Amino acid sequence: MTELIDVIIPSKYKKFLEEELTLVKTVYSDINKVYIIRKPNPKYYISLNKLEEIKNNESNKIVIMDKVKPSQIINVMRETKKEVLDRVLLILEIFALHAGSKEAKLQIELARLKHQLPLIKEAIRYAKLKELHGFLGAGRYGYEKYYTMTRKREARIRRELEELRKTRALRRQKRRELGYIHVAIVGYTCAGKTTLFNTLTRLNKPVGPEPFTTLSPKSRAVEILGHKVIFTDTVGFIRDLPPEIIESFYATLEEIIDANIIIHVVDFSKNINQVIKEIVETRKILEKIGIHGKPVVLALNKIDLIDGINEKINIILKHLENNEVIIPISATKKINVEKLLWYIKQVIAGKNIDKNICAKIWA
Ligand SMILES: Nc1nc2c(ncn2[C@@H]2O[C@H](COP(=O)(O)OP(=O)(O)OP(=O)(O)O)[C@@H](O)[C@H]2O)c(=O)[nH]1
Ligand SMILES: [Mg+2]
Repeated sequence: MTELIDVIIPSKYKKFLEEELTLVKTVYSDINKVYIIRKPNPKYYISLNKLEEIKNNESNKIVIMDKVKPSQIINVMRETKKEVLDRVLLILEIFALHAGSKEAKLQIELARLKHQLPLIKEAIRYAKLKELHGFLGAGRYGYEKYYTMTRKREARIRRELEELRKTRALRRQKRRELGYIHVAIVGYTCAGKTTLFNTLTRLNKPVGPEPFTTLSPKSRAVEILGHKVIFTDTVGFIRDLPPEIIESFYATLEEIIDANIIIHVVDFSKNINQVIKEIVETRKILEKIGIHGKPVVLALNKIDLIDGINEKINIILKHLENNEVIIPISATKKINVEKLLWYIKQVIAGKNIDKNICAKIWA
């Protein structure tokens, strides 16, 4: 069955409309209609007149791009007889599409289970009231059994992840002991992190035009100035990444915590306001995982697509923090990649490259 989707967007995301729709389209290409919700209805989230319209239209699935209460999801399902997804589940679906490693798959499953537990509880509550019987595929006892199974599975995944995490921590410890320099490549999804990682390490890894091509961090060592430098490619960030997803992806982000240098890749070909927004959002996430204050180089990527780059650079210069420098690059056309290496060499040599020095280089 082809899936025709109605997308519900809270008005707080109106200025990010295109971005939110890109996320939806990564999983569902057939969008029926987009509804903007100004004031969520306490019972259905969706306002009553829109709900009535959705109930009678062609769509068979509803994606609500917000944090929605389990009771609201169940109520919309009961009212419209259509499947309902919220923003967290949508992002998890995107993650699942690209999960490569065992760890990434387990983390996604764990996040999904955790997110669904309150929904199952709510379903049990309704089934007890005999109001949901048969609709979601199971009666009360079905849900209760499902709930117990889910809890057990959750515990097992946690144990497996803990083991994988220990192995990874040991590996990192070993690298530290060997005096390796660790460079983490981070940034918004689709910024070009993997492409840059490949260029820097001459390693062929899959890169793709759709978001979230990379899900588990991949590291590669190269030699710079006689030092072993380990580059790590990471999972793409997105704006408003729900906290429960940050937690479940802790192990993949854990690699970044130990980094000596951070390459923050930005798709500089985007509209300047969008670029600034993404820089700010990525910074916030870096702060959240506790790596504030480390040397950061903003790699302004995809300059091969840009005309009038100087004007854009001047705007970015005004937004830099003290530990940040910028280098405009093209990861695909290999423009200025050697300047990135130059920066890394300066940091390795213990030189303090601040934003003013960089501004002079680009003047
Ligand atoms: N024109 C141009 N395209 C680029 C450049 N760098 C990357 N791209 C393209 O941008 C798209 C995304 O690149 P990736 O390297 O997969 O991006 P990513 O940041 O690793 O994305 P995720 O892993 O999904 O977070 C691909 O289609 C690349 O070919 C560049 O310098 N110029
Ligand atoms: Mg990638």
